[in-house]
Amino acid sequence: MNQSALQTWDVFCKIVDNHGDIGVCWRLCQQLANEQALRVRLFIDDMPAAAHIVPQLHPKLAQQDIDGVTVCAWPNESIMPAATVLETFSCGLPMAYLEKMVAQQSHWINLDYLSAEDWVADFHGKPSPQTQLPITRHFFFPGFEIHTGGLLRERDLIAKRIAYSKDALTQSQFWQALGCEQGQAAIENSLKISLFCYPQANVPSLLAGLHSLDQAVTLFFPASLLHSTAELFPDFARGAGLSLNKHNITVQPIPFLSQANYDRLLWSCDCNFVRGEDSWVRAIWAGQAFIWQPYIQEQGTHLKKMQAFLNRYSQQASPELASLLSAAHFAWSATQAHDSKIFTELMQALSLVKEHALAEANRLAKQPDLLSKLLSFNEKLTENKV
Ligand code: TRH
Repeated sequence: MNQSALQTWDVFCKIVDNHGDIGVCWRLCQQLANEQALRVRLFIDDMPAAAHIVPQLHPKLAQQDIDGVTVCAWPNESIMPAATVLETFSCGLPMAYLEKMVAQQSHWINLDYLSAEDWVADFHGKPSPQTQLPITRHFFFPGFEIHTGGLLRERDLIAKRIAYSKDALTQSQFWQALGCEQGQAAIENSLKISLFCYPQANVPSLLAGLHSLDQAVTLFFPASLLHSTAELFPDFARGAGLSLNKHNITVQPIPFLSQANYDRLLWSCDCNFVRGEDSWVRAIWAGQAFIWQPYIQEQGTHLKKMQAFLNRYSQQASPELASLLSAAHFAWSATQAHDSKIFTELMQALSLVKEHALAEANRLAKQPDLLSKLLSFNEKLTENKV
């Protein structure tokens, strides 16, 4: 396949649950289209669910152009495949479409889930010849080290974060746009925490740990389909508007933000509780303290993934900091009530945790990002070097 044929990409996204699948696909498609000027079609199986992440999307339209990307409903038989086809998270491709891929020798890459486990480097880039059709599927694994597919990071992301941190006016506009009942000064003088988690997260222990602090705390709680605010904060009193209060803690429910504004929230908070895959990576790039809750899997597989991440993430940390980060992560993902002291200790050590987070963000940002690696991998496929 020649160079010009490499200019077209089809990305396939099946929305299993939550927002991570479409969150990752949408970011990557925008990078392909806007950073690389490639022609990109994004096929989505559930348009109404995708509209949470792509608010401009009209769920009833079969095809529409948004931010340089052609967004399409899952394809019908007549669609001709692009030169490069990116299946995401093993979502599968329609058989009629696959047959056409064989005929025109499209590249077939499967973008897998992110994990910090050691096996990832061994499996990244491996070919998987198919038995039913004369075509090879290739595994592309994101990851934290140089022999993996890397992490999603837009070209200008770090520069944007640094510019935001120096721009008091934009920060003030961001707080105002969030519609908080507390004034900006009260927010800025409090310990700011964002909370995006699965229902199993150990919120009661976190709240107990925060109550022990000698400091005002604002908890930003992005509305999610999974939680009811009243259930999460049962004995909090209603404030003037949507906010809830107890002792030193104000819970501020906020709308589900655009991906760009969610980044701003992560950049603005002192500590971010994140989950799944995409918010986890964004929290890493934010360079602020964070606690990650992995997507819950059977037999505690998610806890092994968390351990693998902590091992990698804490390599440059002091033994004390490494053990604090580990204890806080395991307490947050614990299925039973847990000693709340660890969350008090975490908040008291935030300046050290943040220093480490920033150093890790800077270290990881020196590695090539996922899109750069994906493009060079695709070129190697053309040259038959894989
Ligand atoms: O929604 P998630 O739990 O998605 C998960 C994971 O990706 C998991 O690995 C996968 O198996 C499962 O879905 C099916 O968490 P995640 O990955 O952080 O995705 C959330 C997306 O929502 C991310 O792109 C950030 C975005 N977001 C906003 O744009 N605005 C918001 O206000 C919030 C809270 C999130």
